[in-house]
Amino acid sequence: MSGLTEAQIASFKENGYLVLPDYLSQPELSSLLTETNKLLDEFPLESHPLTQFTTEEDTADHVGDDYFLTSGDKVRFFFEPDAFSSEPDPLTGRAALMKPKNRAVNKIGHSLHTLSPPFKAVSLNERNAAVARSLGFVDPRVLQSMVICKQPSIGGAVPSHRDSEFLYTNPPSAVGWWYALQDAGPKNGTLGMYKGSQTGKKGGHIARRFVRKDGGGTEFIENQGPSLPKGMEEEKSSEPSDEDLEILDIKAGSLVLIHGNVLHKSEKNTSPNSRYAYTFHVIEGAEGWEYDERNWLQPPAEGFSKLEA
Ligand code: AKG
Repeated sequence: MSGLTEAQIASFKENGYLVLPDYLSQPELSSLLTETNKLLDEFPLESHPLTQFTTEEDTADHVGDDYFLTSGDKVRFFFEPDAFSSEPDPLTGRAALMKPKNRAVNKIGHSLHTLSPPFKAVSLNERNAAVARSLGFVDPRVLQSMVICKQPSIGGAVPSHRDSEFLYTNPPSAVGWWYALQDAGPKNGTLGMYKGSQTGKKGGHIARRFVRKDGGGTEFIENQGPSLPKGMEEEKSSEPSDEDLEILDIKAGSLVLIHGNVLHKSEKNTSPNSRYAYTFHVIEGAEGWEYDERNWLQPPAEGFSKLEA
């Protein structure tokens, strides 16, 4: 397997992301959509704690419950806050969904790459191992796989962030693999990338981190460790601005590689069309990089999945 071309690697290094159209075959794409719909149709609502998902900084407590924190090696379902009525269900006293459950889920996570055969097949394969090697990984490990649904009308915005804030290694090494399972454009909350913002000269430092709080829950803290990947220059910094923002138009089946230090976001989906995407992250597992013990997602006993040929 050949991995990325020199031109693709250069483009990734310059922009902090790379779009690879038609990365998934039609059968692969269909298998992932079928599996996503099956998971959404079949999960039981009655026993679900109705956990909602948001990455808004001031509401980090919403995701701090056990259902979220123990989902790193499971397949779990997190709801859109806007799928609920402001009043509880008068019969059960529980939060009341205003949408059918398959249209109410924000995301499914976080171990589809080990537990779902179709997702495992497109994640842990030789082709991705070759791409990881092209990006310089020595012992690439896969973690935090999820389907992000961006449901019609209510699919929540993802505020600007850098992925290494969430999956911090010392020094930073995370890269996101983000597959469009449906077309993603400006109307249905596509990815917005701040071009070049992964570099030291464009504020690409990991200044904050999302961690487990002592005593339970999660919080953002200041990063005290290295803030740029090995080999990246510390340069005088200017912050990314709206001029750097590229709103991507991505066809279903494309793969977007996202540098762990690049600033990116997505807007709320106010359109009638969903925008399913599958994503996982790769971190460096080799000696010389340390996965942080305060990260929200902790490795299973056997360690994170090896991405190998
Ligand atoms: C990420 O995977 O880091 C994202 O920001 C994804 C946002 C989205 O899919 O809307």
